[in-house]
Amino acid sequence: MAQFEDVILKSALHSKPKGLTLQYGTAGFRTTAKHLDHVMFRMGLLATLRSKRTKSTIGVMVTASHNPEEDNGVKLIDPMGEMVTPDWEGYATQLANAEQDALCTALNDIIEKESINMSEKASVFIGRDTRPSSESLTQAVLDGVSCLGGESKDYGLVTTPQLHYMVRCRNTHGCYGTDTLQGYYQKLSHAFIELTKNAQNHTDDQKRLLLDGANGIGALKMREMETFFQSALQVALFNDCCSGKLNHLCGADYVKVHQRPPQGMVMDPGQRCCSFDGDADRIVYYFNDSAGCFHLLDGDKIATLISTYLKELITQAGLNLQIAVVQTAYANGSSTRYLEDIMKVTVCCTKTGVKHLHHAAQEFDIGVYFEANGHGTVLFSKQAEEQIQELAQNPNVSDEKKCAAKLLKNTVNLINQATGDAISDMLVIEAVLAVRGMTVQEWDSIYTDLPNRQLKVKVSDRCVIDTTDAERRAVTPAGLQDTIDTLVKKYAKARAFVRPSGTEDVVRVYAEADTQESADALAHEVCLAVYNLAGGVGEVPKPLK
Ligand code: G16
Repeated sequence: MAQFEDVILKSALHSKPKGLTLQYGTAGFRTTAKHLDHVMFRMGLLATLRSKRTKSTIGVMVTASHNPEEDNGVKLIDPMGEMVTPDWEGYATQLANAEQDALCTALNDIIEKESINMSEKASVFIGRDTRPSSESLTQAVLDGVSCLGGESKDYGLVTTPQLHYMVRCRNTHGCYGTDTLQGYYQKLSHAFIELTKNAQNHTDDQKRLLLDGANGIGALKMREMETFFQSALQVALFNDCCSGKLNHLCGADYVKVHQRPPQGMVMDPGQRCCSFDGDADRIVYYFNDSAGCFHLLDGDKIATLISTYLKELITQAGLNLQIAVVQTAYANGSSTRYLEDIMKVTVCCTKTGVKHLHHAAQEFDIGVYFEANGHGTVLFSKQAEEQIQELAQNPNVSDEKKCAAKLLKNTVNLINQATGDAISDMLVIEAVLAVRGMTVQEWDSIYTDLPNRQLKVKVSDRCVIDTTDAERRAVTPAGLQDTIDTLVKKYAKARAFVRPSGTEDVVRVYAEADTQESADALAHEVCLAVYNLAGGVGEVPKPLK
């Protein structure tokens, strides 16, 4: 195995703790940072193989996104900026878990199975979030790439979606944009300024937005981007990564799960606010009303706002394009009913994980996908983009159609179609509100969420829970689903499900019902069922106060 000489030498510096096994989960590997050095090195190797196999640039992002600061993780990015395919997720798991002396055999297996020509060139783009552990873990990835003769470009500190964007730009030879941060900022800010030019009565007050940066990379990148907006948007930044701890009592996941504002943000009644998560691929909006009541506008409300806007423009433009919305089991029942019954758009449900939603959204002319946690984007088919472009340039159409086509064209340019992107999503939402002259309160009142609650339960092995029907029903352990069904029947308009998390060592529980008390009670009862039937560890779940 002469070709692996360097691998053998360097892998000794990134050795695997014997017996440690990890799984490529919902969004790559995630665990405590101190267990990840060997995984990073091996993902550098794997990305190089993937690059040789696809003859394209591959991305490696070092981040654990919404997880606590002490964790870290890694995700691989495929040529069009998408998540890596399931086969290669499998290879990633095999390679990460091969014991030290079996590493070269594991590499060889992949090379043979995929018929990889090792003399092909390889190119890998790497980025990282702001976690203290990310810098040295990035070095491990770089070592892996160089061992197999790959070329690497280290972008340093970038948001996850920015790295996805760079990979897509590189592999489309500039057609999608320029693979630099400057290129990203210019493309998005130009589209945003063009769109908001169409907004009437867009006062400074309406341009003002409070942003919670989760003390992460999104805050740093928003600071860099500010100058590009030319006063079209005025962002006041909180949890800006200068002093606070990443994701601690702040960020999109905290706000969504706890249904309360982040710490450290001073909110006037009615003021529009939003939160990014730790690597800026998710966003949620919110405001406090004059009675001090908190209103959350999550991924479902975002999908509704964007799909309504796109549908209106498509009708105005006279284009025949099908719009669909892709959701997961976490989607609030009210949002699904509104989209299907009032908006008359196709709604699909997939398993959790943007990779599943992204795939489903590709089936439509325009696929709007959002998880309730605020992770999502919009995909336009090639044919849809061409029709929009042609109409925007056609001199023989009415002003109304032309105007709609131009708005659509700039919206396409504002959206990061590689993956869900909090910065891009925020700009799309701000533009839609401005163009439609809509307040956050009007947006919120499109439909009323069913009260809901999301909780976690610790069990000794979360793999004992297996699910079906897009994670809406548990197949194992025996008796769990029957118990959930019985509990759900006790409450009006109720629904509940459980699933093992793919990013944290917990089982997630979701419940919704006609009142918050019922949703809380149901969620607690389902937690107890999981604890009792799926091997709960630690304290028995307590009822919510
Ligand atoms: C990741 C995935 C999301 C998923 C979330 C939670 O988000 O990219 O699609 O919804 O994890 O997944 P789970 O419930 O399996 O833990 P992020 O923002 O952490 O990368």
